[in-house]
Amino acid sequence: MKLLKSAGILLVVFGLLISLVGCGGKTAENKPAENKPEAKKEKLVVGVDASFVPFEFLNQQTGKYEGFDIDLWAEIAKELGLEYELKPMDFNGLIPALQSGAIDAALAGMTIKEERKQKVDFSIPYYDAGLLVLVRADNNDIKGVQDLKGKVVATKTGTTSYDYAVKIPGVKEVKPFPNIDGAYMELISGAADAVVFDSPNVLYYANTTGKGKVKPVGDLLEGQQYGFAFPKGSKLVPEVNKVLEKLFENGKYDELYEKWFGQKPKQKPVAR
Ligand code: ASN
Repeated sequence: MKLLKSAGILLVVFGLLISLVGCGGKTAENKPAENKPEAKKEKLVVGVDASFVPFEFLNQQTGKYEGFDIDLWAEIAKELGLEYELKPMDFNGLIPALQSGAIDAALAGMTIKEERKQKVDFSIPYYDAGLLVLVRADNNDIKGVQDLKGKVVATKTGTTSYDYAVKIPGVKEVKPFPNIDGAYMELISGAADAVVFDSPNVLYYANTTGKGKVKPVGDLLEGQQYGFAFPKGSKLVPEVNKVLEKLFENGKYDELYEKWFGQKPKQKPVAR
């Protein structure tokens, strides 16, 4: 028994010694990191909207995030030699996460907006979009935004579509959902009369999961441009912009655009 006890003590002491040596090693290893060029090579945490087809969405089969933003960012990271991990979050949480430094960049088809520019920095625009009204396929009274008087509109929390929808004259109610899939379900179930949301997402949904059940109506509303978002003052912005310009020039942007939108872009997004 006594022998066992002292063997135990010995083990504890030995363990302590090992962990002390381990710690010492780590500190010595970590210290000069500030001066090393590798300090730049820290893995970035990149926030992505949990679901914004076809820009970022989870491929259920592979368990990986895919989409236009994901591919474009992968090209940018390759050019800049950046390592990163993707962190899916609700759209509404991305700007606060950039502000607190919890993430280093956000990929979310995020509209470049004056009000957001007070809180985060944007890359140059990489996509031209707008908003569209979506209704059930059998609805014949709503032909555009002008017919939303007295109607219930569903959309996504914290988006430009929400800001737009609450200003539609006479609209009865605007129901915000953290994820746009919730708004589409509300429309299909009949609990909302329309969805107002980003044109590329609405069109993608109408041609895939929503095919035969929903239809976009009316004109494209509110011209918008998407940019990648960064914490204020991020040094990545000019570097990312340089690579974006290069991808616009060398055909890579067109290739990715065609992969996700089925056609070449009519023109490159020009900063407004
Ligand atoms: N483009 C829209 C916005 O930035 C919506 C989105 O989900 N990305 O508000």
